[in-house]
Amino acid sequence: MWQEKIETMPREELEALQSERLMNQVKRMYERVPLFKERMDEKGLTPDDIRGIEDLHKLPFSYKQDLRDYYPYGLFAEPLSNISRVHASSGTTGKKIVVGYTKKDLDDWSDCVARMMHAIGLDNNDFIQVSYGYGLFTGGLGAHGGAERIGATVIPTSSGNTSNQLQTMVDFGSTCLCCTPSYALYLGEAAEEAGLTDKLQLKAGIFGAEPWSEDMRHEIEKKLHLKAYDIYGLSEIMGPGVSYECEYQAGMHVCEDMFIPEIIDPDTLEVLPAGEKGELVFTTITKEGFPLIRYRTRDICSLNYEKCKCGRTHVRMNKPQGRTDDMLIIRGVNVFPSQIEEVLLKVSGDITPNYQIIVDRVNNTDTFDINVEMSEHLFSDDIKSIEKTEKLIKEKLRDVLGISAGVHLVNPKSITRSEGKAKRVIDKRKI
Ligand code: DLL
Repeated sequence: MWQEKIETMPREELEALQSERLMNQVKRMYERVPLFKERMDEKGLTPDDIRGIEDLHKLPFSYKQDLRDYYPYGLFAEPLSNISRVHASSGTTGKKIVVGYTKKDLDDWSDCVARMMHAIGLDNNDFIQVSYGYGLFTGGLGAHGGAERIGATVIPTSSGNTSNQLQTMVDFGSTCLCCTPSYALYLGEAAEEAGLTDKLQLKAGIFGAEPWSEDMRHEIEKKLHLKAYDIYGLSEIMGPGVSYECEYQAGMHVCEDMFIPEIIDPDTLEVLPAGEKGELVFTTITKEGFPLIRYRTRDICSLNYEKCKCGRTHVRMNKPQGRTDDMLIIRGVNVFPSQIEEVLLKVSGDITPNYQIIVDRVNNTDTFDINVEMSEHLFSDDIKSIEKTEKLIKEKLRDVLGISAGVHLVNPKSITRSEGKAKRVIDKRKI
């Protein structure tokens, strides 16, 4: 194990470590981050009121809006001379957010990613192709840091230029691919078309940055002949590696010596018991440059504290199902794009996993349509078979969602492919 002592630390010891780190972090931030002090003062709290993780729930929440309001450096807890790197995320709406890392933060980050790479059997003999975008997005440099930390050979292709990616993969003998699941699928498709699939030497894929279903995992594994692992993270907390799947792929271990997760009810703000689904909240307890207390991620998932077969004691989070702000309300019904993906991927054979959801409002009523690419073989079939498949998908969707959607099978390759995070939803009501 990469950092065995930390990764398998008995929970009692781990919680004692978290308590100590939390108390230090709260003190530090109270002195250095004016917004945090203001929020503590509003609640009548001082750092002395926080005596361990049992007091975590007393602390004030922080929000993405805070990062926008204090853009660019207003929430940093170190002088800028100690900041080694910044990353930023633009999100889909609104102003950019900026985060900063000290040298130690970058080291810790590389450790998080290295823990995962080691867990899934990668080492200095591997060639790790990083096809996440490099730049202000944390994916590229985050994966890069972990790959270097385990001593592997990094192939820093960044995203895009798909045919070149594939040729590099073949020529350089890449054994691991890091990119978004939607780009992995696209690469798989392109490899098939170019007749390169059999020349690939990939054994593992490290995919994250967007929600993806188990069926999507199988689809990618089938296309690229590798084992696909999930990695989770967000710029505000660190980047990729906040949590990751181990060799057993039974949830993602949170690097709990650095980040404390909680699940809350987003409406009542109550902390929910283990196993219950709600909004994921993180507190960073080791970060120097840009620490956050009780950051509301908007991601929806649950936590599992049972010991994993791998021996790691760090809690596992399940695959985030989506975000509270991704949830569509269509004709009064809550719909997550991930529910649609699950239905579509179960209708194998006749369709491909490429789809787009289009929501609009006509005469004060929501319209809800899904375009799904049909497979080549259905494309060459008769119109009756196409209509039959559309009807089948429509029925399955109505069973799962409780409302009906217009389902339209569109021609193969007609939906734009993504080289990063896929844009699955076009909500014209917001335009
Ligand atoms: O996406 C960091 C990252 C890069 C993670 C590469 C994994 C791999 P942001 O751009 O700030 O950071 O977006 C963070 O993406 O709050 C989730 O909603 C979503 N997300 C990230 N990883 C996963 C995942 C990066 N494995 C936001 N499953 C998060 C589902 C994910 N959603």
